[in-house]
Amino acid sequence: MERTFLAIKPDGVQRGLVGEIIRRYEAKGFTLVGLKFMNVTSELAEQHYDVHRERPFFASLVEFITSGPVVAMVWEGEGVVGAARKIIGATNPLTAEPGTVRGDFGINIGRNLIHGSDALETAQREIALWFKDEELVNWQPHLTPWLR
Ligand code: 3AN
Repeated sequence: MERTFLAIKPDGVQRGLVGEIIRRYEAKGFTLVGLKFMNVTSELAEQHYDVHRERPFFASLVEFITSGPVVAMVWEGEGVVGAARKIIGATNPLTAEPGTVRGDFGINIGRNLIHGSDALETAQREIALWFKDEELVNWQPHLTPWLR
């Protein structure tokens, strides 16, 4: 089953939006299989943002995500990688559609509340980077299939 990596960034945590953000993925019907509240080391941040290493804002990305605790999560479900990105909204919160997390709660591109893997391969890389196998819970909700 498809899985994706999501992280509520320090701004989402500090603004008290953890419950609101998690609620949207639960309500949509995806299954939570990994969750931890943690501080991010510079090593982890640099590896996570490795593809942005040459970009001018790389240092500020690392500085921001290490500035306070984050909620790291793995969600599971059919099409979850793409659907999770839709729930997140466009990179720039100012132009993100209302109804998305960034569209509803943000105004600043450097403070855009949540990270979500942008493709299946990225998701696999990020899940392996942030979680050990034994930190992921293999389970299924006891629902009839059409409720998932
Ligand atoms: P997304 O998070 O929507 O996948 P990416 O992968 O293009 O966006 O960028 C990674 C992160 O870099 C974004 N979440 C955002 O915080 C930051 N970022 C992207 N573009 C800019 C920019 N022009 N200035 C500052 N930060 C940026």
